Amino acid sequence: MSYQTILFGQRDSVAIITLNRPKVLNACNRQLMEELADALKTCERDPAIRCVLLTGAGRAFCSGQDLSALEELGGHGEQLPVAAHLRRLYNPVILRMRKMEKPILAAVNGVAAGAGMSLALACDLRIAAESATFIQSFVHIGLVPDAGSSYFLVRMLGLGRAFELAVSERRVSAQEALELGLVNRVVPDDRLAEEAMTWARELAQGPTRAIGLTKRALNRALLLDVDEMLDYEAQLQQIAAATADSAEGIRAFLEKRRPNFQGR
Ligand code: T3D
Repeated sequence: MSYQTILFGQRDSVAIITLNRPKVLNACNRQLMEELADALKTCERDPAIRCVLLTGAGRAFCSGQDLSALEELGGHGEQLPVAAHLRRLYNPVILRMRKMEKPILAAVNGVAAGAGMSLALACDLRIAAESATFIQSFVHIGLVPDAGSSYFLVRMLGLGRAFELAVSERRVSAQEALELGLVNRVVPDDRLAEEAMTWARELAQGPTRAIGLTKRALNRALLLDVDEMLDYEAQLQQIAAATADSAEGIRAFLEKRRPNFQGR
């Protein structure tokens, strides 16, 4: 598939997906969501890709649903088939991101608004430029958080802070997002691309299967109680211990050298 609304490239074992509709701050229309879904599928299936870096072109990360493209949906007002639209275009992307057993790093280069903020939150890790901002824009237009924002916010912030953010018109700065735990790192604007790539490369050189299984464990830990979770950890460890990377990690430790993980 050739893409018009995203850029898709690969450097070393890192896939770089750039949302690329800068004139509308990378707002999501149908084509962008379909292309993003397709690129994520490739990332999932290609064993040579061991980390995904998601970013935006121009001055924004993503401004959420393209509000000038709602006619693509057909209907208006009560007839607007929003639920079907979310289920068909957004929900599969968010689920694919959470279920992909490879790390996904968001390099948030500017504003992340509405479903654009949901996309950033659905990544495993976030590095933000100092000037980046986060807005739950849904409420500004009389909508509720979607594309996973309510799920992620309440888990990352707790009920009170999630509610405050979801119903406020406030832009959260990158620094505040760091303090709240919404992002992992903040870097000067002119360092973002390089710092993000360095981090993505480090992740891509890790034991990809173990990292993927860790993602599976943490996803499940949000739902299970402690005895079920202990059992689930044991199952996952059985899988991880059988990987070539685990054997290499143990060998490297005993030989007092750095491991050379292959992602197998
Ligand atoms: O039906 C469904 O699918 C429901 C799903 C909903 C999911 C959602 O994401 S709902 C939330 C949708 N997003 C928003 O409401 C955000 C709208 N944008 C803004 O509030 C502001 O643009 C920002 C706060 C993000 C940035 O503000 P600022 O001042 O830096 O930029 P700007 O001047 O507002 O925007 C620059 C251009 O991008 C401008 O176009 P122009 O005037 O230069 O021709 C603006 O209209 C356009 N733009 C920005 N966001 C969107 C957009 N065009 C369409 N859709 C957008 N979301």
